[in-house]
Order: sequence, then C-alpha cells, then structure tokens
Amino acid sequence: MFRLSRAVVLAGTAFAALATPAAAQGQVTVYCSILEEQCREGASIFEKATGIKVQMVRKSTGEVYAQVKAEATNPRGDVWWGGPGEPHLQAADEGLLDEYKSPKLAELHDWARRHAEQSKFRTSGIYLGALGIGYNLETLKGKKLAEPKCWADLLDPKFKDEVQVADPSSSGTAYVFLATTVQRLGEEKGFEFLKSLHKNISQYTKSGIAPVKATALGETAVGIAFMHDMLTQKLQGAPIGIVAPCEGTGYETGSVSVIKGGKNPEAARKFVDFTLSPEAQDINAKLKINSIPSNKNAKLSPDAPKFEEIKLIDYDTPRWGSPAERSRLLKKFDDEVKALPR
Ligand code: S7P
Repeated sequence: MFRLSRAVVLAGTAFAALATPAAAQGQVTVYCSILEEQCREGASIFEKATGIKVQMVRKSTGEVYAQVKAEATNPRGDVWWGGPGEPHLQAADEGLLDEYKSPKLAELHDWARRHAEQSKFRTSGIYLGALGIGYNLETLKGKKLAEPKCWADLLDPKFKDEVQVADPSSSGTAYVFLATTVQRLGEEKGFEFLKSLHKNISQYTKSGIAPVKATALGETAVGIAFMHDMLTQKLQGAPIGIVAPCEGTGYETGSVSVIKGGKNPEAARKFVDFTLSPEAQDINAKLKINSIPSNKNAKLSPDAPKFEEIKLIDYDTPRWGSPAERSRLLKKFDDEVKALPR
C-alpha cells in the first residue's frame, strides 16, 4: 500500500531557495500539534531561513481543532502544524482551512499526495505513524504481569489501573485509537471493547504523548500511543517494550494546514512549504523522533518502525475524519465509556 523507501536522488532545490533571509519579513502564528521540541526546532530553522518571526503555540490536535473552530469569525492562527489527520480533515470539511497546493507536493510519497487530494488540498501529509502498545518492562516484572501482545490482552483484569491512553476529544493520538477500535471490531463490539478497557484505565490524559512519558517512568505499566514515540523513550534508555498488536492496528497521517482567514496568508504558505521540505522533516531524525516522513528526500531513520512488518488494518482516515463520524464517535465515547464508573 505504501512506498516508503527514500529516494536516492536529492531534489536540487533546497528549502533555502524559498527563503529570503532578511531582518524583518513579517510574522506567522503556528498552532503546533507535534512535540514541543519539534515545534521549537522548526520555528528556529524557519526564522533563520526567512526572517519571518514565528509565534508558536503548542496544543494537542483536538484542542487546536476546537480553537480553530471557536476562532472561525476572527482567526488568530495562520498554520496548523502536525497531529493526526482526522481533526484536520474535519476542519477542512467544515470550511475552516484554506486550499493550498504547495509546490512541495511533487516531492511527496503517494500516500501524502493522496491525503492532500482527498482533502481537496486543504491539508497535506507530513508523516506516518503506527499505533501500538508500550509497556514498562520493570513494572511488569515487579507486578508479575505478562507482556501484552494483542489489544485483547489489555482487557485482562490483572491490568486494572495499569493502562493509560489519552482522551480522544483532546488528543489526535487517542482519536486514532478510538477509530481503529471501531474499524477493527465494528461499532457495537468496538464500544464493548472500550467499555471493558475503561475498567483498566488509570487516567485519560490530555495529550497523546503523556502515556508514553508515564510508561517510560514506570508511572503506568502500559501506554497506548504511537510506536515511534515509545521508541524515542526506548532509545533514550527507558526500559520499554513495544508491540504492534497481533490483531492489527491503525495509523496516523500527520498533517499540516493553512487556517482560513489567517492574518498572514503568504507567510503561512511559506511555512507549509517548509514543513513539507526535507529541512523540516529531517528534524525528526535529528531529535530521534522516528515517524515516517512524507518527503521522499527526507531522512528515514533506520530505527523507524517498519510499516511493512506491522499488521496494519486498512485504516480509513477520510471516513474517521469526516465531521459526522468524528463528532458522533467522540460524543458516544464521552456518553457511553468515559461516563462509566471504573
Ligand atoms: O511527532 C510526534 C508526534 O507524537 O506528535 C504528534 C502528537 O503527539 C499528537 O498529539 P495529541 O495526541 O496530543 O494530539 C503526533 O501526531 C506525532 O506522531
């Protein structure tokens, strides 16, 4: 399904060609839904290359969606950088994002260009990441718990209060988990699964990365999150095991969008061009964040989880990013799962 290999020939024009380094070239407000360190590094490279001042606001993907919607009559942001594609697609469908066909689209893998086409060019794909389970090896050993291999293993009552995942309303990561579960099992059985899992959840965190950090620190035995984020902690020495669940799993198409009615549309388009360039996407390899970049010329970390070795479901991002489905699933999750006692 995906062609993930890195192109050998580098495109001759680097991002520097887009840039006009100068003292003051305006400003751009970026709502950033990737990790804080990626946001900071990206702002610094972009500012140095263009002279455009970046106002960076870091928030989870569902939170940025809600903010963009709330600000629709007076947009304060110009660009929405990162986070799983579904909230971007919902915003696109609701007329909150601008169409933009970046010249950089020509350098992207097919899956990323397809994502842009499906949104009528209101969002573009910047990376892929598969959802998985991470666990703290020392905590499991100490509590005599077996390493989970499948989603179903997480329903074992022995995992009571030992599992963390984020809240799908605020976190794009957790929404991918919700949609993956519903697609994998069908809606009725999917919600039964989520209700059973609820009994073992210690906390629904606000951000998708929080369960990863908690797993690394042994504050939770198990975290549900993107495999590459668990891997970052493992590469830094945390005692973490990572598994692609045996039943199959879903994945994110990380996205970038221009916010409709933003005050700095030209700078916004330049920033989007930047996020689609190898210069921005190589930040991941530098920071050991092993998601799969969309630009064929960006560095693919040798540590990145290999999609061809992961049992993936045929995850339907456009369906789960449609306003009707996303709003309905989030409400149902709040009413029928989160509201239950544990
Ligand atoms: O690039 C790393 C990454 O984890 O950052 C994004 C972020 O965690 C999404 O946050 P929320 O779940 O809180 O919305 C991910 O898209 C990406 O894989």
